[in-house]
Amino acid sequence: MKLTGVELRRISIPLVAPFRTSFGVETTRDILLLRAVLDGQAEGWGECVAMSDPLYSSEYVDASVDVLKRFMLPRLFALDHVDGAAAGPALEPFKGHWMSKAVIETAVLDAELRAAGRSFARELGATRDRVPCGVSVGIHDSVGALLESVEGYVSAGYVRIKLKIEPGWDLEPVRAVRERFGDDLLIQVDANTAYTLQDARHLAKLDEFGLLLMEQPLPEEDVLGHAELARLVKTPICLDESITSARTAAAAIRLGACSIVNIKPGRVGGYLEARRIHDVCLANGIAVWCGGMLETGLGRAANLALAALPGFTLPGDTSASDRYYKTDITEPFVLSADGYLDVPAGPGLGVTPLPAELAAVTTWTEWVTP
Ligand code: NPQ
Ligand code: MG
Repeated sequence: MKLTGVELRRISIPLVAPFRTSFGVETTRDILLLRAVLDGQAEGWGECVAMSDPLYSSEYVDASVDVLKRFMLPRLFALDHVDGAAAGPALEPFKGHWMSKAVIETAVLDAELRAAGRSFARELGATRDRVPCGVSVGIHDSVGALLESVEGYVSAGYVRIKLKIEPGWDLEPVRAVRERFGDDLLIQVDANTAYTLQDARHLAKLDEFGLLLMEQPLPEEDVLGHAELARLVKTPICLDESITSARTAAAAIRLGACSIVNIKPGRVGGYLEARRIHDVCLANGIAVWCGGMLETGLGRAANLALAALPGFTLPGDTSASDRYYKTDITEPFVLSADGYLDVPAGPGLGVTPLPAELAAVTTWTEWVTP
């Protein structure tokens, strides 16, 4: 099949509540969607996880549009045969830009799988048809407000709570949540690179709270620092931002920089590389879980398929649609009372954008052809 056209579409959706992390506050999600057309007929969707600003990583939406239009799409248009497996190798000469590589690979894979009547879950090797879900809870203005938010998520059924932390918002909120909800609640923290190795003794004070893991406390490039830190704290270290490929995952594991990995397909160039990271981790006894980037139902559907693989032994940030959005652009994903989401089983992603909802949030489109 040939790639005969691509629609780039930007949407803007308000979050149900501001989401604050150590790198900033988000109130509206500005998202690039990509619709790939193969042989003028087979159609597939991808959702780019880049943010408007390069705060989580170096990637951002305008850069993604640029690199796709100027470099990646022309390379793929020139191929005689395109499918999900061909996209990654064809784009390999371009350095970085993992989120842009991921969105085009996902859309092409979706088109291919829809045409073949196969699901993402089946293609990736999923072994479950529903997955337990966690939720990521932002930095709040007060401990009282945080406890109220966590209360809501716990009563909704979420099986694991992730607290965003930063210097000045760590021991006190974690202690408060642990005391209020008891020892049985699964709790983990995520610093999004906000600390340095100098903070090791401070971070070790989190050990007493029985956390599942501490996610990315140090800068993205400081893999060695994480290996040092892992010797100074008892809480397991989990890497997010530092892991950009199966190769960097293997190196981090060998260095002893992490005992758990957060896998985000967008951060590593797509679902096929995400599966390779899963395979590397499984072979090394490293637990993995599926991260989240405030995806709409499109990205959420693919994440659920990935999270259903056997090595995903910890609950992910695969929350329900209403965690972030009042109205999703697909049929909403609704959490079961016991905190699970169903893995879509239909062809491809198993969901498509609802035309009216999509139109209502669209801010820009461009149709790109060879
Ligand atoms: C993480 N995600 O694990 C990220 C960080 C993050 C669910 O905690 C807009 C787009 C806002 C992407 C805020 C979760 C975001 C974002 C936070 C990603 O590190
Ligand atoms: Mg993270």
